Amino acid sequence: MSDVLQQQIIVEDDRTGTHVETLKRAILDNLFYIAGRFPANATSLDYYTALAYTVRDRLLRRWLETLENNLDRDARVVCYLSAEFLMGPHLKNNILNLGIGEPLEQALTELGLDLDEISSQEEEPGLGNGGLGRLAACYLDSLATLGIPSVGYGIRYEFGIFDQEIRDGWQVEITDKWLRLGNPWEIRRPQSAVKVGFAGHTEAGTGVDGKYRVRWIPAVEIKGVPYDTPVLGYEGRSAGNLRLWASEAAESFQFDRFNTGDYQGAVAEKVFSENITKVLYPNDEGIQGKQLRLQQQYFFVSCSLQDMIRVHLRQGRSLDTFHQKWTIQMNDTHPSIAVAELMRLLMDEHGMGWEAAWEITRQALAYTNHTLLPEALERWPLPLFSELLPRHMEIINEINARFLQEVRSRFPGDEGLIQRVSLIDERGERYVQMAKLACVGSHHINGVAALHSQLLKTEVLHDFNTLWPEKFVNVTNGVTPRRWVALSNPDLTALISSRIGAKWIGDLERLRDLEQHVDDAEFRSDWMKVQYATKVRLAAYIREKTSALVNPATMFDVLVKRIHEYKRQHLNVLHIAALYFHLKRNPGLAIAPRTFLFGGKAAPGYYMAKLIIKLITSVGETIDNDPEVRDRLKVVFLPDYNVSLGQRVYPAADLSEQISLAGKEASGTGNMKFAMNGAVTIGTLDGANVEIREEVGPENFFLFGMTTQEVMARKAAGYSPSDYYHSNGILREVIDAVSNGVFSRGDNAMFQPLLRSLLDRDEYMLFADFQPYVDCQARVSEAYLDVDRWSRMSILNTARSGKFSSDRSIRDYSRLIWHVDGFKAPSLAES
Ligand code: NBG
Repeated sequence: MSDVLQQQIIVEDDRTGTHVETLKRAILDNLFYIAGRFPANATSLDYYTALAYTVRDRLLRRWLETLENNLDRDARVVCYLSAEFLMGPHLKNNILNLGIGEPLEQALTELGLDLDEISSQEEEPGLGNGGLGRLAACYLDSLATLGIPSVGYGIRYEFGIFDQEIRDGWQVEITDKWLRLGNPWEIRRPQSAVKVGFAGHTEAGTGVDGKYRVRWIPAVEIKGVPYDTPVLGYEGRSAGNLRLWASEAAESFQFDRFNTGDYQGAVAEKVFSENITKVLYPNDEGIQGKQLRLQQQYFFVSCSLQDMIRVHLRQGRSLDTFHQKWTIQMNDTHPSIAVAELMRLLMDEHGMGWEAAWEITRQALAYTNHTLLPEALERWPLPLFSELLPRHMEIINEINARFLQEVRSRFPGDEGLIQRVSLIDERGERYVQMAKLACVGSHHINGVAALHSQLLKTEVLHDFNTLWPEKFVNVTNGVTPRRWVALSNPDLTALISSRIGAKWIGDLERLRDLEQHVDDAEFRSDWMKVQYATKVRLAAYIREKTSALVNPATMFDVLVKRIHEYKRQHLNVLHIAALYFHLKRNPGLAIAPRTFLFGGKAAPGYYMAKLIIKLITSVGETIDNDPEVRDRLKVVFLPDYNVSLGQRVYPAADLSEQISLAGKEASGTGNMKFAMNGAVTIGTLDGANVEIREEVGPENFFLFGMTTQEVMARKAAGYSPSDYYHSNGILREVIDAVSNGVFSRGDNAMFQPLLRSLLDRDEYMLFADFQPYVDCQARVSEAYLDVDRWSRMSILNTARSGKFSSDRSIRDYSRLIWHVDGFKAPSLAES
């Protein structure tokens, strides 16, 4: 057959073809057969469904082929265990990665449809809180792009992170019913369901082989049903799988109970089972020690490990080689019960002895730590833990006994060390400490930025570093440039590609080539025009959503992330208030007019965080009501910050606020998204800010505040926030104003809890960093007025952000921890 003819046959396949005519036919076909509509009465949602299936059809083959291929090849599979995956909307991302944007837009135009309107119908799957969940999503993108066989294992929460509304300046939470209109991206696989037990008791005895065996007889058994979502890599060369587990009743209705008149009892098990994956816990960096949370963790970990073992055995492999085929990354401590569960499965279910099982477990598992906050280190009250997972309690006790024996023989007489590393906290009420379990059961432990990994070794996990220094490595976080630049910022993407070609999207270090153009005045002016256009678009969006009017000619000074005291959103507010009074006193002052944009959710039970939101909105309102200042300052709180909103915000920012107290933010990833899009950072030496500053150069970064060492020293010397209050007139004026109700219509009680915590303790040392921050902001204002200088800084931030691609992070994990290689099929265009 001639090439031409072959081409035609491919084009005519409605499910895989990518020519305009084929795409048009496919969309109308799916509109009819999937959405069940004629074009005449189809809604945008119907068209969304039709389009989503049209795109899905086009990635299924590559997806299934990669999955098959991975099993056949002797390749190691990376299993990323994470309680959160914050994927963001799929439609446009898949279009981008498939590379069918142009013909598809054309097809839609010819059908009289608009991609933006259609894609706005997609509910974003909010199965995560913030950075940790979004990182997992970026990593799946890079794993797929690099052709590394991978499965993301997690939980299919029926309700994801709540939607946030702002009413009267306060946060209000609304249930996130993301599945109510269906989800075209997932495929349910009931035939791969597994069973998971809870509670009950254990029985020891002798197995058929004459060896000592323990049997766990759970009181309840529930079913885990997997839902798969394809994760296509950039250029469609290969794909990964996101496998999320939903809990269901093993038996949905108990007729025996029903027959005896016990209707409640007949459905009780169903209710218990379905509750497990009902809702995501909305706490970022915080434990609650709730039973349901432990149930969720155990549930998805058990499902995932059973899944790996089943595939392994089905391939005719022996479990002795389990760790050679699977490398399992635990995303924080949430999945750390995997240490005990893998032991249990290998021993109790598959007859392996302790030593062999322990060897395999330790070689299969690795642990990423994501926080230095002591209150975020998970631990479970022992009674709760042993009641829910009696067999795991036994296994953990045995792991602990053997581990402590090893420590004793290496460090004889050091009882302090024994007490500190023990998996069980015995001081008072007893707890199982999950981070320690993860450390003992892993071959590697990593932090998520250089500073954080260092602090893990010297502070939080110091003792474990003494025991096993070789286990500790650093992998600095990264973000995918596909979603965070190419998709979010198409105009900037086009401008960059017009100068240096488009290869940078798959190889971000190439952005360095932009440095050659920084002296080109025309390029700088194009750069600023693109920047301005994104601000105009964001301003229009803000107007539509909040009715606030923001002026795109002002500096966009942006702070978006979860609301937390350590992140110090309120430090930003104190600066705004100071600027406000400064302007009132000096109306002629030549400063750059600014729009301060905030966004982020507060955990529903975190009162102080909610009060910070109220403070932001209150200061905003006061300024709006003041004709003397409102043309020069504007504060807007953007409700419902999520991935989609992030995609609008990062490209439009001039200034990126990364102002956590040094030593508190493990890494940050928003900081990277801003820099890639050309925002300049004002920040402390915390988390990945340190490395961003190193990369972009100190002259292109606004640094302020104490270092981690200074923080520690000042704390040790006895930190007294009130000293700052008494000695700094600007700070005092601001605090007094908040206290006297200047920003709360005279209500002088509202913000007292926040002020008290600052004046009495100031755990995150806002007062110590206040003046340096105000001074640094003045330097920012000055730099911004110099358009030439600012545009250079902006371009250099983008040009030097290559390190922060998640492709680099995944390569680091592959080299340092997983020992895996990528395999890429030809790109879709080539095949
Ligand atoms: C968060 C850190 C961030 C970091 C992300 C991803 C938790 C427990 N940790 O600094 O606070 O960027 O993890 O690593 O959510």
